[in-house]
Amino acid sequence: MRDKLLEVREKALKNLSDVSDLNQLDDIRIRLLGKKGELTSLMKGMGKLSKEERPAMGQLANEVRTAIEKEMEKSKTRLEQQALAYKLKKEKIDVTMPGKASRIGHRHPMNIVIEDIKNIFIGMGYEIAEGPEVEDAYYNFTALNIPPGHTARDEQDTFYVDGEGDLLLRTQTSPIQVRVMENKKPPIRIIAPGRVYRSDEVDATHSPIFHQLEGLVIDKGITMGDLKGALEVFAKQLFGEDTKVRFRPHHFPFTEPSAEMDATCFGCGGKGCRICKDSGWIEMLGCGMVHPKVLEMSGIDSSVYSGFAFGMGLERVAMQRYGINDLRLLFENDAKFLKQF
Ligand code: 2U9
Repeated sequence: MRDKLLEVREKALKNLSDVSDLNQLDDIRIRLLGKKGELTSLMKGMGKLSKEERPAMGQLANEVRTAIEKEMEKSKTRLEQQALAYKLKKEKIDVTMPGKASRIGHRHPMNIVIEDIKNIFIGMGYEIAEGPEVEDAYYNFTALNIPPGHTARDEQDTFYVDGEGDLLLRTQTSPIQVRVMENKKPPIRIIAPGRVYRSDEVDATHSPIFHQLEGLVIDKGITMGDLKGALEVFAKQLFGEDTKVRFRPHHFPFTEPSAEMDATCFGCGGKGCRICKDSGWIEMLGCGMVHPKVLEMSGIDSSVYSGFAFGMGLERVAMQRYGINDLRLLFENDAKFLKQF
């Protein structure tokens, strides 16, 4: 028994010093100390020894077991350290390698146009006003001198949100100005940019959603001369100092007198080209002196105050500026198209 125990110890210690991976180590553990392992079997055979022999053999068996276990622990630590060192070497990261550049996006052409125009008016002392896109029919129509039954309500058909015809998606940004007039005493000098809606079929020049920018100036003694001066400065800043403007009579229910303003074409300077369809002029905006009835309805005394207003469709400005021939391109968000701006 003694010889066998010593032999098991010697063999085990030799095997353990040669072991080269954790699986092998586990095999050795099972072979020696498992249920049917060599040392376990020897210890089970202790019962057959004489009473005198048993204590000494028992002690030796325990010493052998402890020695083997200690050696196993040492081998395990050595193998784990080796495995970690290998992993660290293999998974080393080269922090000096160049990274993948992330693509940086940019503003949508509509936002470029909106911001440019806003900045021009901010430079002239205008404030920016905002309002709800779901509006009361009163603010969208009635307060702008378009009472129920007026033909302009049919021309500006929209999406009604309720069954009564009182709540709708605004067809123009003018209700923003009405709300400002109700809440603020003159002098008023604001621009109101925003999304507006019409019940229109989509094609190259129509969309049920588009953008407008309107302006309103109200003070004592405001005249058509102020309107012409402000809008000429605007045209020159947007298209260049050489730009000239002209006004053609027009009609809007909310302004009187009303006009449309053209600017000399920024493409040819007025000689005629593809952008202006050879006319030398491009249509820029509508404008006029705020109708006294509109002032009165919002609580402004028209015998003391007067004002001018103007409005423009922003998609048209973007299409002219960038030579875009189809309105749908501005809403589809095709990255290949947008990349160009
Ligand atoms: C108030 C009083 C007057 C806003 C104005 C226009 C002329 C105009 C159109 C241009 C193309 C809209 O996008 S479009 O279809 N607008 O021509 N808008 S004057 O007049 C106002 C607004 C608010 C209280």
